[in-house]
Amino acid sequence: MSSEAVFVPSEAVVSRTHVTAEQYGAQYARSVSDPDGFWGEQARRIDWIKPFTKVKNTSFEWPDISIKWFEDGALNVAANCIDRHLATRGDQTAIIFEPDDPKAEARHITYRQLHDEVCRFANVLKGLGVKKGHRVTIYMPMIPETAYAMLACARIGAIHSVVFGGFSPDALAGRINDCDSAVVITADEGRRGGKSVPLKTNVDVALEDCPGVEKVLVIRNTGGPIAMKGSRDVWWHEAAAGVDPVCDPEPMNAEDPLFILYTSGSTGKPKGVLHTTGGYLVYVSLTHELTFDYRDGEIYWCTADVGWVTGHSYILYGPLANGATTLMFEGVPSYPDAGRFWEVVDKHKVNIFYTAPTAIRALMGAGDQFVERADLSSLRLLGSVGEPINPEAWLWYHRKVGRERCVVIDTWWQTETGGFMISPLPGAIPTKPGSATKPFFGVQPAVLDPESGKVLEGEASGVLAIADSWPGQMRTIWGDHQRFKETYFQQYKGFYFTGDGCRRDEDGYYWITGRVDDVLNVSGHRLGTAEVESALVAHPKVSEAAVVGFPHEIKGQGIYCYVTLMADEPASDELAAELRNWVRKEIGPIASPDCIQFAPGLPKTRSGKIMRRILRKVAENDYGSLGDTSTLADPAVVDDLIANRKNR
Ligand code: 6R9
Repeated sequence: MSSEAVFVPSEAVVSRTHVTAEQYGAQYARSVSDPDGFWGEQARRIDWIKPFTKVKNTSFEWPDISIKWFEDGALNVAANCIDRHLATRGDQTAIIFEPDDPKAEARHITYRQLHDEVCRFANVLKGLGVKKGHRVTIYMPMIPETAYAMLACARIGAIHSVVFGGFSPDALAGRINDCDSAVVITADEGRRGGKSVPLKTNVDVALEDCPGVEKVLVIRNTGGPIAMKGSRDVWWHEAAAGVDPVCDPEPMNAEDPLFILYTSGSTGKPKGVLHTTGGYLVYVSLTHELTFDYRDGEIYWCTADVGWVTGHSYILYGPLANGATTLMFEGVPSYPDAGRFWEVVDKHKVNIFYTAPTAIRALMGAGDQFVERADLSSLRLLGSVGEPINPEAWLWYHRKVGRERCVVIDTWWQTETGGFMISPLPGAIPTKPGSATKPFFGVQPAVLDPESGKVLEGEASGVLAIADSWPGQMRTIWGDHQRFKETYFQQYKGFYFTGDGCRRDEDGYYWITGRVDDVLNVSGHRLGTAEVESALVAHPKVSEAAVVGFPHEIKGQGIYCYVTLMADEPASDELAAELRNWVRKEIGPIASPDCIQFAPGLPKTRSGKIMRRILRKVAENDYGSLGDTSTLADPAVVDDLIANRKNR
């Protein structure tokens, strides 16, 4: 082992682990040499209505990209997450709901109650005309009804598309239209950090541009005032009154779609990442159990929003498939103060806690008194996800939250991968602060030279690609298989390209360095620079815009916008503020620019391509390495950019 800080699993961790170091080595080797044998066995952890006879049928060979797992099997995800637990743990809590308001009462929903709620929800959806294969858009706060809605779709074979409640009406409309949802599920309002989020009102605005939507199912959450539109809008509590709490699960083929989740790419509009039924469920269930070393009876809390993939895989599907107790938190880490997370941990005796580096850094910045006043003795394992975790934050998490007693695992994965790809297994893999460590079973990472695409062996830096398929992999982009192939498989033939840079050290540990494409990661949220640019140029006073990321202490990355105005349009601080609000309105608060610099011109090559490398350097205040600017159409542009750089 190298000389940097290494944390070796303690006796206590090793004695309870699902996978020891020796087992990891042997099982990993088998998972890649005999994927059919390995995954064929693992897949028996879930219930199949019709057993599969084939396991892996996948090709990364350009241009014949095709991914199928367990392709002749049939199952139902909701039945696996609910029904099969009823005999043994019907009265166990499936979901603990902790509301935004710390004085409001928490709710405990047992597996049996979950069954009834989901069945009722499923029957209401059927009543609205939803059938197998239909798309249903869910625009909801973090309340149990959101879980019911997702599981109800899975139960009847409808494909859900959850849109994060922080997205604007415009962003919502684009996602509804892209997958032709005829039904939208929402709530009157959400509640976060003591403030209301006008979900239904946003839906009303979005639907002005969504002619295909026939029904809106509205959950009464805060009771705030909203408008209900004649025959289109239906109150959930009215539709559900007297509805049968029994609904047979629909048998689904393993490769039938389970959900669509929109995520940002380096170009164009967000992509509808499609996940299917069998492989996804096997993968999230196995990764949840082994990576968190989950044991029956433990309380598990993932702080993500269900609007992101982390919420799908590791609040809902993975934990429930394993019969776990999963905590859903409606609020934010800073409300009523920076001690909220730790109060919730103590209140519900949470054993496993999973959050994002941006939250850890923000809480670290708020001062140690908040975490020190908590007990936290229930905690056993701490996880991190969403962006690279800097060693300082890792160590603070370990010392202050974990009291040097808890394992810290940094899990690298993506919306596209469905579940964990590179992460420690607590009892098997010693950790190093800042490294996601080693691949999960069946995952074959490769470090490639970015230019030549050559596979680099041993200690190396380059771009991260994956050499073969794993069951949780996305299958396509909704409605655009060509874009799927081009985005992930064209640049480096024979590999799935992740878009991330990485280093592999002398111990074979992976250190993810962040995106190498034009995707920003702001507080763990993915955002395409192209999306922010197109929002900016939609403003009547803007002629051109280029957006880059810069290192930000709390958010990981901040958003720096260079804006060229229409001729004769004067620049002003008021206009900068107006543009900032404009972007928030177009996309949502997560896309709020940190800096707007007005620039008479942008650095372009003679062929008209914007040189983002230079814009990034200026935003980073790093002029020593601007590189060759002689290929620019007008090199003087750069001097102006530097002279007018905004201090952040
Ligand atoms: C799960 C999720 C994916 C991108 C990914 C990478 C970054 C996520 C990370 C990490 C370093 C980690 N990322 N986890 N980078 N270490 N542990 O976040 O999915 O929203 O699709 O984002 O996030 O850049 O490519 P998603």
